[in-house]
Amino acid sequence: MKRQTLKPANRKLTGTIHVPGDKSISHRAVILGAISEGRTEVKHFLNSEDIMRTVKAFQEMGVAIKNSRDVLVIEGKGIEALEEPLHPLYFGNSGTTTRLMLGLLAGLPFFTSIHGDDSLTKRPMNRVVDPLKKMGAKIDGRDYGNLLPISIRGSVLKGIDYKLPVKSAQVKSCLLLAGLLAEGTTKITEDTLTRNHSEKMLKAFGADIHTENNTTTITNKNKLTASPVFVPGDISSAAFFLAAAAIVPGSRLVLKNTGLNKTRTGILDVLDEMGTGLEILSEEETGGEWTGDLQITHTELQGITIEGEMIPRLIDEIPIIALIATQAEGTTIIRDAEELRVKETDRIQAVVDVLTSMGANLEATADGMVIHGKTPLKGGIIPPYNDHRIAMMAAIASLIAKDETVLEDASPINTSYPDFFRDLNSVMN
Ligand code: SPQ
Repeated sequence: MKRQTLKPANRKLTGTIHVPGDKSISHRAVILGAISEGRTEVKHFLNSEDIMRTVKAFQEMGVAIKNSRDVLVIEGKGIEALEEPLHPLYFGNSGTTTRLMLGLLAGLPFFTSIHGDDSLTKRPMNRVVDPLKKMGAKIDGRDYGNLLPISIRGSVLKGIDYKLPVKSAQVKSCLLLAGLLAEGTTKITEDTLTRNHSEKMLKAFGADIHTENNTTTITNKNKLTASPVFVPGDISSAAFFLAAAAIVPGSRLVLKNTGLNKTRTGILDVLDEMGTGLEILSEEETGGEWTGDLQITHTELQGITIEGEMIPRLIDEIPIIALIATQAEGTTIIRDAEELRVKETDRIQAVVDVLTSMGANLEATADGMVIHGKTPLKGGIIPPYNDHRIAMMAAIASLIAKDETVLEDASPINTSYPDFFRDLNSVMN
């Protein structure tokens, strides 16, 4: 537990943030690098606790991975060279590691068991375990494989034609990795497009994969070839600074090298609709992913409705959007976001509890929340939620609070943004 006391900003925020590497892309780079043949160099990878869970898992399966001057160097020897780990794999707080690795481990010819922290141990795994079992996977665990700890007896999988019942990139990615090892072809269809980093990166590593409309097809291929990866800045981390500038009067921030993949940029559309002064200063494509520099200037904000296909494009940004909405005139309604109830914590309830305790006027609904702006905020004592995004949201809220805010546990922030407070202090001029 790391207690952190935060004082109101009492001044505008100005300067430049170099956004840390994208968490989703970093996980995928480690996984694909580790199962490919050859050396994969991952530049600007996210050096955080969650990513290190994925790195450690492959090290325990015999893959040489080292951090050499901020480049992650993975010496892949191919899928067949992976070895049975001698100990249970510990995935900490990382849902992405767990769900993606389940897809891979299910098709490898050995036994593994996996466990995690208190938060991860409560998150549902049947969304991946059920379709994996249909592919022939042998998986068991608490609640018949729905909850960690889970054990996997790797087996021969067969392809599946599957329509995702939940809007989840983790489920899609898990099944694509399983499909890579499975006999025949695996076809995954989603109603609403979720982040597509796995599809892009699998293609770059030589997988036989293609997407048409909302269906992705992958065919068994045991040999992938190493490919260099440049990880763009994480738009989900940038979102906290976009919010800070949006709510602290007089602020102007530049966010360098932010990932701009269209499946992730819902936050930019929302900020634009709410009336912030947001500009994309530059844009370029690197290794199949778009990145760019953003500039945001504080202005008056307006409440809006966020729902439907927009939700997967900003699912992780909803806590910070809720904070922004407390400073917007009128009502903001968020719908179709029931997935938030099964993240690191129930993020609908946690956001409502934290912001209410700080003086905001909002209520939870089954699949979202209704936020009535604009309300002044006061400080408060924020209990531990074991959720990085709730902790960072409260830290940004503290900037405009009337008095001190205490985070009883700031340590979850290390899962995705270890330098968060350093970066925040650097723009408090
Ligand atoms: O890894 P974890 O803990 O699941 O991470 C979160 C986050 O807030 O960082 C969710 F809690 O992001 C998920 C995201 O919500 C990362 C992710 C991915 O990399 O594929 C996809 C989303 O989850 P889902 O369940 O919608 O597939």
